[in-house]
Amino acid sequence: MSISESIPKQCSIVVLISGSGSNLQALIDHAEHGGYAIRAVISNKADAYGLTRAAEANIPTSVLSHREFLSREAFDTELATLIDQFEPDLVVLAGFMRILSASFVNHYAGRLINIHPSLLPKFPGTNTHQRALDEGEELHGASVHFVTEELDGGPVIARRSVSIEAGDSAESLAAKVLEQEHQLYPMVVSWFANGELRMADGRAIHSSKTLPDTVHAG
Ligand code: NHR
Ligand code: GAR
Repeated sequence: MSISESIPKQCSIVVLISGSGSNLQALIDHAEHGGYAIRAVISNKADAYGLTRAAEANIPTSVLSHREFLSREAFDTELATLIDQFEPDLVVLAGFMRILSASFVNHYAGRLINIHPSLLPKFPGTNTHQRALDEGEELHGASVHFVTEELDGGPVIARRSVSIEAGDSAESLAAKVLEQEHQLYPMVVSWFANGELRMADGRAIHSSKTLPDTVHAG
């Protein structure tokens, strides 16, 4: 076996953001230990604080504003061209707020994941924390899933749940959930990086666990 065959190639990822990028920060902080390298961070918003986090970690950044495109498809085509320049093994949505077209999602089938702030299949879409409160839920949380055409409907890989306490507001709940997200997302990305995770026949498959893996954080 040659040296190049015996050393596994490090998993390259590209992260898409729209905002604060605290999940991006968690991914940056765990990259070395998790066995992956973040090759680029792309934002559809020029003022996203996550761009500053990436720059501080010496990760190349790009801004592609959806406002400069006439259609969703035109934006998505340019976004895919940009992403593919970095030849990622995995594309990670981390607080990315644009719905992606079918052709984009299919181009990255099995190598595109998202973290969503609810216990999917409950509460796809936006405003999840307020909706969980309004429905009188006892549990809430976050889910990581493979992205498919169906919004927040792709196969769930792992979830973390938190208890909703009397007196919780959408803000307090968002903070509790986000803390769990920061542990959950690097764990799932490292599973993928280590070759333990894949999507097949519309399901998430781990080489040694039954998925979705659901942990109650309290
Ligand atoms: N695209 C596809 N095809 N499938 C998914 O599962 C996707 C996706 C794109 C993003 C993230 C998702 C989330 O975790 C995600 C999953 C944005 C919206 C939304 O309504 C909904 C869900 C998610 C992301 N976006 C509005 C839009 O018109 C814009 C809202 C805004 O800019 O604030 O794109 O929640
Ligand atoms: C996170 O809670 C993430 O789950 C959610 O936005 C927050 C982003 O925080 N994502 C979505 O709602 C996607 N539509 P961050 O920018 O600090 O990582």
